[in-house]
Amino acid sequence: MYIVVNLIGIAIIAFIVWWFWIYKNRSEARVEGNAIDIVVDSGVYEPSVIRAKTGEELTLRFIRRDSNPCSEKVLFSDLDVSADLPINTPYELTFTPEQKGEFEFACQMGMYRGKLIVE
Ligand SMILES: [Cu+2]
Repeated sequence: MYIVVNLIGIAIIAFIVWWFWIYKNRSEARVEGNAIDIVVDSGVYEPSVIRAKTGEELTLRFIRRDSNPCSEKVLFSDLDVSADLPINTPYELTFTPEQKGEFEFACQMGMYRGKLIVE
């Protein structure tokens, strides 16, 4: 009996690890008209891969549906950009990416992960 309980526990832990750290939601979108909506819910940014253009002002409109405090912050560590996201109120983060490259963004603990590709 204890073995079964342990196996279930291990399976749950494995699932959590997979869901938050290994599985990547590869939804990809290109910014049209300098703004894009990003839904923050259930451990994923949707879309999670965003393509934008160098030197053009960019507005990322984060729509946070997850009340988990983990999803509150979004950090673009390489770009020195961060924001606190309110729940169920779109938050517009506007900046101009000046360099080409791939820039990861994430919540504080790195459970939510996304990538901004500047072309
Ligand atoms: Cu987090």
